[in-house]
Amino acid sequence: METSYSLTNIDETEKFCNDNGIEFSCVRHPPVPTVETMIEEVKFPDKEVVLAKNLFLKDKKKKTLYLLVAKHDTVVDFKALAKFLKTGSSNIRGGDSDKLEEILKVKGGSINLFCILNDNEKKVQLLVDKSLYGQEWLGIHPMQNDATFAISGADMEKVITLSNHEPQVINFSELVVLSDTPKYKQQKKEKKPKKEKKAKDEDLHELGITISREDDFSLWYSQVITKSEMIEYYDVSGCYILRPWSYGIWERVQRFLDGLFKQSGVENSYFPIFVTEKALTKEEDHLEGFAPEVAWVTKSGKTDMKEPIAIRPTSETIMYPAFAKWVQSHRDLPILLNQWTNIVRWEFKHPTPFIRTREFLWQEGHTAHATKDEATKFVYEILECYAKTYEEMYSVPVIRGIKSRGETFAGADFTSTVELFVPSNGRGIQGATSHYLGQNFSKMFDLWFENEDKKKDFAHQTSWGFTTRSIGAMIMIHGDNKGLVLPPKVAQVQVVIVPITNKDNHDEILESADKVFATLKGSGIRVKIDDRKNYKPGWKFNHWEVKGVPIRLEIGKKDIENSEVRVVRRFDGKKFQLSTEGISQSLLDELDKIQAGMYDKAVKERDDRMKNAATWDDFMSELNQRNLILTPWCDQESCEDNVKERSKEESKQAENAGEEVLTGSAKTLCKPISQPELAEGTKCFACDSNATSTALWGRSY
Ligand code: 86X
Repeated sequence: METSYSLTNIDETEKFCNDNGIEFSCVRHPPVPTVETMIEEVKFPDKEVVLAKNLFLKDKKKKTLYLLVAKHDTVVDFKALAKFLKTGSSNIRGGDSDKLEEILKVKGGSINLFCILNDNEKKVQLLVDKSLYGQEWLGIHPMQNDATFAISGADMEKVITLSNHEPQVINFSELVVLSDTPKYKQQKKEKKPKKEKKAKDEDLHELGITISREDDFSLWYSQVITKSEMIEYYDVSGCYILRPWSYGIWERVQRFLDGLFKQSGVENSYFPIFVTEKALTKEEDHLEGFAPEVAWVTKSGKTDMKEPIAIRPTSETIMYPAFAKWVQSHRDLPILLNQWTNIVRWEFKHPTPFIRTREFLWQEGHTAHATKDEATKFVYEILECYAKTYEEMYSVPVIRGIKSRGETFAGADFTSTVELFVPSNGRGIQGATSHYLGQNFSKMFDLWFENEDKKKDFAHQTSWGFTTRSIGAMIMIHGDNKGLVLPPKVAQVQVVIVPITNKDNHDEILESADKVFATLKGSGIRVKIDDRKNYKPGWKFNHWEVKGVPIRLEIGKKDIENSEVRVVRRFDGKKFQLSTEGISQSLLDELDKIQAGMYDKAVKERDDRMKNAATWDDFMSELNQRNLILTPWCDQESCEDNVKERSKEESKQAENAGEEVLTGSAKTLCKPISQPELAEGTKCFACDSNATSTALWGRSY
């Protein structure tokens, strides 16, 4: 006999789990009707839980109903889904709420996998995202969205079995690829490909970005980084593959920054990736709060190691014991070392490619000096290197500043920072930091020397880091609704040549295009010629636009007759003709203009969104309009904590009242180094104290 279920709340769900031997742990939280709020609010203290998004859908033609359960970050493309379900591309829609409540016994914001148990008459088909299989823990609402149960992947399958539904398992990443495949590849499978068909508008659309930055920023971002071939997703959560299109950028930025470091007298070195527990925990204070993020190697093969060793989350505790060995006298100072490495931090916050990943690439610099003065100067010298890299390589403007006490690295006396702004979502991003560590670490690690007066003195230290996050920031700041927009200095390809040919003049045009190609290449321009025969020019234009190539050159019959090429600039769409005479120099100039033009555009967009506020109300109003805000501030940690709380609370209220605001708490990004003068007696915008400086506030990554 088949059992029938009726689950409507957490108690009934709990009973169901207990009756059927399904183990769960439960967290309570505020109601989370959307994926975004779910990711923000649902946290399990002791395990990493994969969250699911749930959609009740209908096929409006076939009158079928579906419950789709997908991993929270799976891109669900309705068109591709329709293809999978073998129905018309616009047939898949959201299901009606009365049916939802009648059959699955749940309301819109609380849909979950347990619902399917209520469908005793099998009116609903179950669709399950393949990515949910093989997960250790899955988070599922127990019929109400103010709680989440973590159940094992195996128990998810058990729930499905008990529901008596045969799930259709969907590999969404393949679905997307399918709709991205150019016509010719699909034709290949046919025995005798007919004459090449012209790509339809629809195909162009599929290849390109299908969502705007304004409509869904994170979906836009994931489309941009995958369709531009920068990132490939990977099956370890929080880890991503850097493809040549992004790794090439890292190589160029690395070369530039490394050159600046060397001008400052810094040398490269390499310290091991592993650290013993004893060394890592020596400096308890700076570790505080970070401990859960440390990844440990505990086994070799099947054997437990005698002592687990950690993978570096940063290298202070690896490098400073060696520094101590190398320094006796003031003549051994300064030590100015850098290393380019990978880093592992097992974060539990929602990962974002480049921006927050569990493994990332960076450089970390560590120095030791005889005097406070020299060390402090060095902190700013490095901060300038970072600012220069953003401004000159990435065409991204920065705000140089000092972190508030609450945002300062625990091991530092002060932390300097370069802060960036993403106009399309209103968030700030920390670009890089340079710390003055004072004598905090040198005292801990016995890093002392005999000074000129033959007295024992502890070294004054600095540390500083710049990571692959910078690539993500650049993508967010320059990218547009057609895809990536790359500044010429970092672009893997600076100029792409697309020959415009037809059957009659194919060879002749290709010959001219090859000549231009050779000329440009000879003058050091990173140029590529797209002479693939199986793609139409329109498809190629689209392809290289998504990939953000700064300049497209079109060479067709007319152009050759006039000894010209057609130039199209990616960042502003400007189109014009250039003579092939002196083409290299013209394009080198053009690339410089684009590099500068992108910077100017980014400065303007940022400055338009940087507002002043002297009162709390003005502050909240600017914040809700996704702006950065400069305020007079008292510089007290408790005041910043209050602002974080209050801004979170009040933006949520604004959202509940139907306003379209960005939610989440605001914090200081920095106290800008260039400070406007404060009038005598100016009050803090948020409390009763006197203001002591101007702070920059915003929501941030
Ligand atoms: C802070 C401080 C500092 C050198 C930099 O910001 C630049 C380059 N290091 C890094 N930090 C940690 O110290 C840390 C420690 C552990 Cl154990 C961890 F798991 C995560 C951490 N994250 C940041």
